[in-house]
Amino acid sequence: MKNERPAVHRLMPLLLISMLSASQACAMFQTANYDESKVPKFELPPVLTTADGQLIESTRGWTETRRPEIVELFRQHVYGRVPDTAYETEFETVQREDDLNPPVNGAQRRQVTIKVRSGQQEKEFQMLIYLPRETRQPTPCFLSLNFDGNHAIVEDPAVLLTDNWVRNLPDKGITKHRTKESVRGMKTSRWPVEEIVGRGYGLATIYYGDIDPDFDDRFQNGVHSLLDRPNPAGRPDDAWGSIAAWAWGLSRAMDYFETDPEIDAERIALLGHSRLGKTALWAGARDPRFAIVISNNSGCGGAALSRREFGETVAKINKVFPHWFCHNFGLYDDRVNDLPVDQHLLIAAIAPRPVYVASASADRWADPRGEFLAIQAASPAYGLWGHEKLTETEMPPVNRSVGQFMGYHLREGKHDVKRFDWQCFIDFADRHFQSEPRAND
Ligand code: GTR
Repeated sequence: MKNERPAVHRLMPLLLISMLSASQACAMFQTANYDESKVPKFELPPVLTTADGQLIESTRGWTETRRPEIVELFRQHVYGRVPDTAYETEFETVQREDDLNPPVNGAQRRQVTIKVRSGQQEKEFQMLIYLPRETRQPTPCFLSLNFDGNHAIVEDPAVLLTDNWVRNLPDKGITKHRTKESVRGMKTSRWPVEEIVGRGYGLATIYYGDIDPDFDDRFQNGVHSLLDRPNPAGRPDDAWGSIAAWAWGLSRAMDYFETDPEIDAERIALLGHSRLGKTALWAGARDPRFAIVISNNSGCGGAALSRREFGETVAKINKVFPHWFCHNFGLYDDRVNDLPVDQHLLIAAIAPRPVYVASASADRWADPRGEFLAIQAASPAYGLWGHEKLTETEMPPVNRSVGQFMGYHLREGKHDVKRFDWQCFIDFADRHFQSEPRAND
C-alpha cells in the first residue's frame, strides 16, 4: 500500500523524539500504528447530546436540532463550507445508445452533460448512466463517482473521454494528465454493470476529476474556481476542500435525477470507494435526498474513528492531501481528541436513512475495526426511529454481511471493490427499495 512506508529518518535525535506526541511522531516518521494495544484511550462525542448539553430523545429533536448541528460541525471543522454563490444548472442528454448495438447485456445507456454556470464561467461534467432495458419505471439507481474516467469503468466504445486532468498511469501511456483510449475498460472488475442492471438497478457515474481535479493547486481549478468569490483576506479557514467539492457535484447529479422520469430520484443509493467513500458519506450526510449511503473502505476522514489513530491518521492525511479538507481540520493534527466530532457522527447524520459501511481485512491503513466501531457508535440515532441497531458487539467474521438499517461487512482481501461487495450492496438496496411498494407501482 502506497502510504505504508518504513521509517526513514532513523538518525533523528532521541531528545526530539521524546518531545513529540504520538501523532506528530507518526507523521514525521511516516509510520502508522497497526498495534491494537497501542490504540489510545478516548471518549467519543455523544450522539444524542447537543453542544449545549440538551439530550435528544425524539426524532423531531434529531431532525430539527442535533442533525443540523452535526452537519454544521463537519462543515466548520472537517470538510469545509460551500460558498453561497448563485449558479444555474442545465442538463443536456448528449448521447443515447444505439438500439442495434447494446453496450452491456440487458442495459440501455445515456450520457448526460451537467452544466453549471455562475457569472461568466461555466463548468461541465459528464454523467454516464446505464438503466435496465426491461424495467418497470422509474428505476432505482446506484450513483458513484469514479477515479479514472467514465470510459474506464466499462468496455463500451461509445463512452466519452474526459478532457480534464487525470492521474498519470505510465503503464497505460498516460504521462501528461490527459486520458487515452488505453484506459477504456481498465476498471471493469470494480463495476459489474451487467449484474447491477440484471438485478433491476440503474448505475450512474461521474469522473470525479471533472468536478475537481485531485491535486493541490490552492483551489484554482474545478468547481472551486466557479463558486469561490475573490477574497482579499484570503480563503476562509472553513472554505471547502476537494471532498466537499466532489460531494457538491453528487448533489448536482441528484438534481438531474429529479428531472428524469425514468429514474426514481427517491430511490438513489449513493456509493463510494476510498476517498470517494469519504465523499459519499459527506454527500449523504448533507443532502437528505440520497435514500441509501454506502461507504467502501473509506478509512480516515470517512467511516474510521479518527481518535483511534490506527493506520492513517488526521495528521498524516492532512499532510499528504492538504486539499481534501478545510484548513481548520489541520488544526487537529496533533489533538484529535479536541475535535468536536468524530466520524461516527458523520454516519449518524445520515439517520434515519439506511447506511452501509464495508471494510476489507487487509486494508489496515483504513482501520477496519475503527470503521466497524464508528457505525456501531452511530446506532443511537437510528434507535430514535425504533430501527434495529447494529447489535453485533464484536466485528463479524470475514465475508458476512450484518445489520438491517445499518449494514456492515468485512470482506476478505485488499483495499478494492469486489463482486462480493457489490452483491452485499445490492442485497441491502433490495431490502429497502423493494420491500415497500411505492404508491405508483
Ligand atoms: C490513500 C489515502 C486514503 C484513501 C486512498 C484512496 O492514499 O491515504 O485515505 O483515500 O488513498 O482514495 O485511494
